[in-house]
Amino acid sequence: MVVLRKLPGMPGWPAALGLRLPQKFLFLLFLSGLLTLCFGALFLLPDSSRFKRLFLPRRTTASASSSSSASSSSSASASSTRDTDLPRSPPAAAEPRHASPAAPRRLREKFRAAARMAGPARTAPGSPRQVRGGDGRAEPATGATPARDTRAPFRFDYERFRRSLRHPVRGGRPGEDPETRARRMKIKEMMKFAWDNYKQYALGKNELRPLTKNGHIGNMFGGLRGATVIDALDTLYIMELEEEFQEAKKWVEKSFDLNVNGEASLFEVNIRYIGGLLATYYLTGEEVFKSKALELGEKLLPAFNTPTGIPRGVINLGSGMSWSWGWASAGSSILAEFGTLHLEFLHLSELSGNPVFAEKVMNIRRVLNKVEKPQGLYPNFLSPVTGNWVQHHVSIGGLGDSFYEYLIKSWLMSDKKDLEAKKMYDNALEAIEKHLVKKSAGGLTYIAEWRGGILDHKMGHLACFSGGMIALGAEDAGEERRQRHMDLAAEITNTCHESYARSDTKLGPEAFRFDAGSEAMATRLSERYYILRPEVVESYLYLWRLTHNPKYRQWGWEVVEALEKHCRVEAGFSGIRDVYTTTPTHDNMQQSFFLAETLKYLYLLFCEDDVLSLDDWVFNTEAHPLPVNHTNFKAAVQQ
Ligand code: DMJ
Repeated sequence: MVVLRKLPGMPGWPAALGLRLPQKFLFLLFLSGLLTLCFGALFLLPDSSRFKRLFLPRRTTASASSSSSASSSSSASASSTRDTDLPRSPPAAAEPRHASPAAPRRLREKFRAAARMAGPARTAPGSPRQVRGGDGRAEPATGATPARDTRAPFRFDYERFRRSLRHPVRGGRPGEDPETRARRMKIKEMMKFAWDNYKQYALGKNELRPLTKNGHIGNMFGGLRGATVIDALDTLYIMELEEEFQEAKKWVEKSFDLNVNGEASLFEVNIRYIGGLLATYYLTGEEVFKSKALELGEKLLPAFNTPTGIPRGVINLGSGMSWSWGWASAGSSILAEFGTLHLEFLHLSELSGNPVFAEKVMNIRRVLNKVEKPQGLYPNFLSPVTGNWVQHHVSIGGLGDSFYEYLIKSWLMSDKKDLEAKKMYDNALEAIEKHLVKKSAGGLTYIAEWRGGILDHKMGHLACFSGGMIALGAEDAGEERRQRHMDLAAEITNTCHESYARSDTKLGPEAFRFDAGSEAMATRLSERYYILRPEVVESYLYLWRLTHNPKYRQWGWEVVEALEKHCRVEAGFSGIRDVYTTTPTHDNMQQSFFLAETLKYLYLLFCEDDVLSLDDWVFNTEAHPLPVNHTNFKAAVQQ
């Protein structure tokens, strides 16, 4: 240290103070401690402090989510103009970041052009400091006259996308029989009834309570409101309920507030809000839906700040703090939650020109590919810290379900180019067929759950989506395999139909079992309820579209009749507490997914195949249609 150097002819200044050797040593120790403290304190000063700027080079202070600064112009205006606008880093951010995310080179190249169009990225440490120009664009602060930035902001080419569709969105083939049309109109009337009552009694709340005629907020959406509005938008649009669609759109424009501060489920916000907004943007081209989706997408990014990049399940949308569900084993993340982001996040990157969203989900895939799978199966709980499984519970129903769905749909959405997703799906299904698919004594095929090698002979209502999924995935396989998978899909769908047919209400229970003499029926009181879930009719729709066997329409119509009889109440539709009794036991809740999924799938079942054609669209797990990438996403970037 310069200040302690002994000058020629002068005693060192500790010596000048008359100190002895041990005292000198202690004095020097004290002094160096003091200096370290002073220097360290500089880091605690605010960025604006003159002292700090004097002693430390300027550096980026944003949390990891700031890597998203190359966002679309619309979202940039809301969230990336000032560091202080960015969500604060959650505690997880303090953990060592995982080594560079494994976004494949292809992916990076694909988005490089997009990032250029989106404007310069946030200043990297060591790079020349940047300041904001009057138009919000970054300009170099080198002292020289800044060159005028003539680059166009990123713009998704919506017209080009629309031209790439192979069918009119709401179909164009006339000539169906009058009964089919009448049934479709009946389902449209049910949607109008569900919406009108929600609007009258609960607009702006998350769900309608149709018995007490008020709204329900719940605690899944972190202070966000209007879950039913967002979930209903694309169904209203597809059903040509124009006036109602305009009411919903107006609410989004005027009242949908994203500046909330509450604990949200990353999964639910993604599948309902982001999925609903993205789908409605693609269907209508209305910018408001895109900008809200992108703004909300950015708010979810801090959940990925974990050592592995596997996001935690819960995030505070205001602070960006994230954590795991209290009920999840040892702080783990849930397969069906972190595995159900891929479709929406690719579209967030596509629409914003910002690769960060795609990188996050590609990294999840990389972690999953690395970890060893017991017997080829994917357990439901994974540690976001170590990247290892926490508990060996495997299920194609709750906790696992939509992870498998998103693998096959990633392949379909990529126009069958994402071969990695297809391979993961094929391998997972092979393990499921080998270890979990069983036949009951009465000849019903079902998919059991697996707990550390022991089978639980139970199927949840949620698992009934798998008939449709397996049918979808059977496409493009070799003849033997295609037939085997189509048969399996039909058998599982038949079993799920049996779970409805064997109840007094003709609606299915939350879970049904194949043990102790039971066949496709709930054996526990706690599993007898039906909350307007869509999974069974979802499978009917796919099986109808892929086989045109009229029984699927017939089964769908049975559901319509049962809903009318047992779930329709004075002010909307309600779940029921016991499917095995016809005495009404309503739960007083009209779930938002009833409008997003159940009614949409039923309606489509009675439409021609070109309405939301499977050639052009994949449905996210909340039935929000997202387009198949016919145009090659890269080409959609304005050059
Ligand atoms: C929906 O929110 C989604 O389908 C999700 O994947 C699981 N379940 C509900 C409806 O049952």
